[in-house]
Amino acid sequence: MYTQSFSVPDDADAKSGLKAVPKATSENEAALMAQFDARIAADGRIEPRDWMPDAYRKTLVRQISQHAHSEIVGMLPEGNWISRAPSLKRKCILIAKVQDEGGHGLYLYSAAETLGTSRDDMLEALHSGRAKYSSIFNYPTLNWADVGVIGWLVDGAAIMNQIPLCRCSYGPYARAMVRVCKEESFHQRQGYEALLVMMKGSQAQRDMVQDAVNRTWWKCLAMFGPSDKDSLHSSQGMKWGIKRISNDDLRQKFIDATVPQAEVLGVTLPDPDLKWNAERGHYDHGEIDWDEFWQTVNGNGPMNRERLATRVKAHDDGAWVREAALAHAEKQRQRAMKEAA
Ligand code: BYC
Repeated sequence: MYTQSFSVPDDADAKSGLKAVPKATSENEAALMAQFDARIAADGRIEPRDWMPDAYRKTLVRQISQHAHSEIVGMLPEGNWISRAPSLKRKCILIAKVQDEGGHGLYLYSAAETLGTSRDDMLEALHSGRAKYSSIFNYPTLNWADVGVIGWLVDGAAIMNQIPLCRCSYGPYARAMVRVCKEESFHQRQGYEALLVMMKGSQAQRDMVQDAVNRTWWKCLAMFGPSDKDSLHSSQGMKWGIKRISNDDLRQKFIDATVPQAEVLGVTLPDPDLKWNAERGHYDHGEIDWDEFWQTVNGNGPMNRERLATRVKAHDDGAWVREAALAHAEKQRQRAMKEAA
């Protein structure tokens, strides 16, 4: 129902005077491909009405829709704490943050729609368990410090991953990312600030922070995806200018940026192999538990079933809003037609 103009048929484009997407025939396909390759090589942008190879379109739909799903499922672990926030100030901040994540989902679904997929199809894939979303949201948030740690580490990892996406070769995704990154930056800071306050509090508060860091650190490192040698899509994604930096390089950048922040905060990162390597100019670190990661990615993490059930219920409970919006739009359309007649 929310599909944007890209998915209208070509004759509708002709009637509206809009440029139709060039159709590749066997004769001109090579020329269109050459144009596409040249634009990518020159670091140019591909826009919705430009010709693009099917595989590029499919990769983008896959990545952008997974990203959108992550944003809206990501609302759930923090949303659970809105009614239990320790002060009015923290409650207001958390409500604003969770709303922002919903907004990010909307920008991203809209960006994916420009590739000719419908929001209904994307949501159906999520709700039926066919689609992936970030593994990090399949773990429980057990205490208030988890909310701060999500801001500091989860949003921190998201920013590290998403800043290069602001230069993604697909225009609508890149533009959506600019705004998302600005908001994520506020999210990261509010989380870090909440933790700084807790670390200056009682021993029980400091223990809560350390416990949340211990449970989240490794899951956060896994947000960057499998190691480069096991990453299915990285090399093609990088050739197409969708991904700019590999999974392992982004993970390393995140670790290097986060260790000094942990020192200022006064928490220990739960990795005995974490130490500065002067020769490499980076922190060495231990290995992620990849079996556990794939279990979670494939639907068998501690909270996968609960998160999906909550999401499906929220969608079903909202059916009346979608119906009312459609009825209102139809009423307006009828009125506009009457006035035009
Ligand atoms: N979790 O070949 P690879 C946020 C999948 S949310 C689950 O390396 P790719 C926030 C991957 O999809 C931020 N699945 O893939 C919200 C692929 O599966 P398929 C979310 C994962 O695409 C609320 C397979 O494993 N950010 O900011 O080149 C509150 C092979 O992987 C994961 C994004 O989505 C994972 N961790 O690279 C707070 C950013 N890792 O499709 C914060 C956009 C991998 O073959 N996405 N998989 O079935 C990306 O940058 C990339 O998709 C990834 C994976 C780096 C995640």
